Amino acid sequence: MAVPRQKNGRVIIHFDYDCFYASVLEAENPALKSLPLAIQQKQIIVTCNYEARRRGLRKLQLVKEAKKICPDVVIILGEDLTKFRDASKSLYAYLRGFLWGSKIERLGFDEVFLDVTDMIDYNVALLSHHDLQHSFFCLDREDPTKGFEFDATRYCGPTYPPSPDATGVDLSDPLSRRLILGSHLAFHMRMRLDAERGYTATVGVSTNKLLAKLVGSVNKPNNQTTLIPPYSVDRDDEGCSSNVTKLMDSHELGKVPGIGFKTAQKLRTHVLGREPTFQPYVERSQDAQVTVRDVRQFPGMGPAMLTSILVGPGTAKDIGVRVWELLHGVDNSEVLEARTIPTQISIEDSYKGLPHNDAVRRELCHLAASLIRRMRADLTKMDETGSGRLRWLARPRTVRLSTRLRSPKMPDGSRNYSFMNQRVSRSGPAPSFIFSLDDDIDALATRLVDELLLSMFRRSFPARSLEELALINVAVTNMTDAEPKQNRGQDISKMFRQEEMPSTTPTSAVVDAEVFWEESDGEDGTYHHELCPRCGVSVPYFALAAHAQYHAAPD
Ligand code: DCP
Ligand code: MG
Ligand code: MG
Repeated sequence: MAVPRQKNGRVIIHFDYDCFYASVLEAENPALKSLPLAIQQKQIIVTCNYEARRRGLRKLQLVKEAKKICPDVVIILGEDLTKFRDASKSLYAYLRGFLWGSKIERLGFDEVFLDVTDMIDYNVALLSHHDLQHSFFCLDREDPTKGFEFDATRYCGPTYPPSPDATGVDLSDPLSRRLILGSHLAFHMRMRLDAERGYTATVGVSTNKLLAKLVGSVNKPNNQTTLIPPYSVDRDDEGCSSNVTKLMDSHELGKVPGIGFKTAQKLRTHVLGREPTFQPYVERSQDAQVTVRDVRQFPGMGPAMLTSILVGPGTAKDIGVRVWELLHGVDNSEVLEARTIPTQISIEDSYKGLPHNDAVRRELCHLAASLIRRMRADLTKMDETGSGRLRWLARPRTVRLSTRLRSPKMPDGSRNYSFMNQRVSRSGPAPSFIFSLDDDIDALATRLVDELLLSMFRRSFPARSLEELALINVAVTNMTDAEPKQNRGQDISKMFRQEEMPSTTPTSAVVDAEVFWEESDGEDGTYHHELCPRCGVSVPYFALAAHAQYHAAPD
């Protein structure tokens, strides 16, 4: 079956900050650095520093167990995400400062992709070939003295696969040369990030987002890995000589960014010829593991077979081609240009059902207040006129409410967690009062609930099924651009009135489709949570399998 073509013209660097939430708290209070530190949300440790990990603690462990394993663990509550969100934005702005363009994209709070192709190409052209060992990497086109010295005959930091020394690096190969420069640039940025901001990161260097992210995690923490050539596949060897294939093949399907839980589950079923025993809450047994290699080498496998396996309501038409590419490490998606304004803001919580309508209203008020608080934080800035007032940079036109039912009950009363109910959403025009900066947030939230959200909820969620409610998400979307320049400094409430949408716009019901990079919203750093049926704690969707290990592990 034809192998999709790799395009290797870019150099992409992926950053993943080490034990991010713990690092944010350590930066604030350096005394914590030498102590085992864990961050608690609900009843789980969402992350812990590496001192804690040395003592046997792990991410997504129950607080109860963490205390048993390490009684002197310092636990700090991390339910208010403000600090983490602010640190994430500030580090993003810091890393952006290195770039010449603005191709830098955040995924969740602690990951960043950078497209550094322009810097690499410029510096490859500067190399003086008779003295590669004493090269200079120029960081600023306007100032040739700004930069660092490096040895262009060897990779900086570990490579995948590991190469014991510099011998064997083909310096005449343009891809090798670009990746060598990429590895030195990545190292320089890591060192500066640590020295100037006090954050360490785990970094990957390759030619697309998928490969940079996957190869980065080969050496962690505080390290980097470059995926070295050959990338291309020889016609006759089924990809065996390609390091891209080697890296991809070694991964279980669920580990491939872009292949979501449902997609992986359908592929496992097909390859195993039966329903995989793997469920999100149960530790995946060895025999239910399906690697990229298993799928790639399955008889007759290719884009057409993938389409027939994966197609369904809500899937993209080209899903077969796209997954076939991902399995081969091909990912042509661009690093999205930096944006200061998010495309949407969403807030959600998960439930094991709610008892009555009053509880629904209370939860909606809570979510609406968080939403408005986030809108004020992310979409306003201080007015330049010196009035000391905030002004809106962008305003969403749409409010959306989504709900999800709990997984269906099996005849024995347990729940079938391999079946995930889809979200159902309603949306309608954003009322202008939510942009008032003078009113109390809780008062605005209550008004939003009573005038809009409650009726949206009733129309999207059957009243008799309240005990089956698994999730409510409220969001504002459809952001308008910043206000027109000539309007700056004017009375903003006037502009809102002008641009308000007609209140007769009908609400619409949509069913969300599975999306690529679904492990987090990326944009606003939220993770979809599910309640663990064994202990009732709220666990991020993509972390369910890891969390289940704590139940599976002997005491
Ligand atoms: N996070 C969370 N819930 C999760 C996963 C993560 O709240 N299920 C938060 C806490 C983490 C941050 O997001 O600090 C980043 O997640 P990572 O999985 O990258 O974990 P860390 O950065 O904490 O650790 P590592 O050093 O392994 O990257
Ligand atoms: Mg991460
Ligand atoms: Mg991290």
